[in-house]
Amino acid sequence: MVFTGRPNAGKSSIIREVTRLDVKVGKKPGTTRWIHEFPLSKGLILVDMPGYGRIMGISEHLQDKNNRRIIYFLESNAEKIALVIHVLDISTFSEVTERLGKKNFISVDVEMIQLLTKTTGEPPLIAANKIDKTDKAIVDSNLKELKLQISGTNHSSIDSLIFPVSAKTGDGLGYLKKAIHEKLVAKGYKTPFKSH
Ligand SMILES: Nc1nc2c(ncn2[C@@H]2O[C@H](COP(=O)(O)OP(=O)(O)OP(=O)(O)O)[C@@H](O)[C@H]2O)c(=O)[nH]1
Ligand SMILES: [Mg+2]
Repeated sequence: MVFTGRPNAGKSSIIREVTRLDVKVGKKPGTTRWIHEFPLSKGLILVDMPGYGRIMGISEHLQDKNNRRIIYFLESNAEKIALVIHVLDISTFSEVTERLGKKNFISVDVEMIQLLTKTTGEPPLIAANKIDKTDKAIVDSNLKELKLQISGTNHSSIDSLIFPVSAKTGDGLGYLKKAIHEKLVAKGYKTPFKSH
């Protein structure tokens, strides 16, 4: 089970809240520097990834190396990956996407969700994190924008994969945890979390 996302999206925070693992969380992007593996239950390993994409204050060279390492890890472990949870900051999603759109780039999150779907053969669960950081109306409009950008043609199946959450307040985490649990059980992992 792998957690992916841009720097500072809240990957480690969500892992901490959902699994109670003692992972490092930080104020600055780039807190998780290496691919961290935590054995959960028999045959099941949880992976906390460093952030994918650009980080201010870290050299382009280092970041490129980091991004390549992430892609390599995903591609070379594709067969073994039971589930990916892609974490993104929904509070700034449209803002960031619009800025990139002006430069003719697509959102790193959208790009990554497409890549994950292609690599692992199924779309990831999406944790739309930090819903506490902005108004509900903005969250809702950003969720709509996200769905539009990733759905392509099959619109309906996307809804069940997106979980608006806040690692800070705990909002929505129960639903995410339940979905993770169900996915893993369906793949034959009987007790994915020690305490449930
Ligand atoms: N307001 C708010 N802050 C959050 C939330 N989730 C995480 N944060 C904060 O965002 C910052 C980054 O959190 P991390 O969990 O370290 O993020 P990460 O994705 O693991 O970051 P990297 O390891 O740098 O890639 C921390 O200051 C967290 O406290 C949330 O839901 N709401
Ligand atoms: Mg982290």
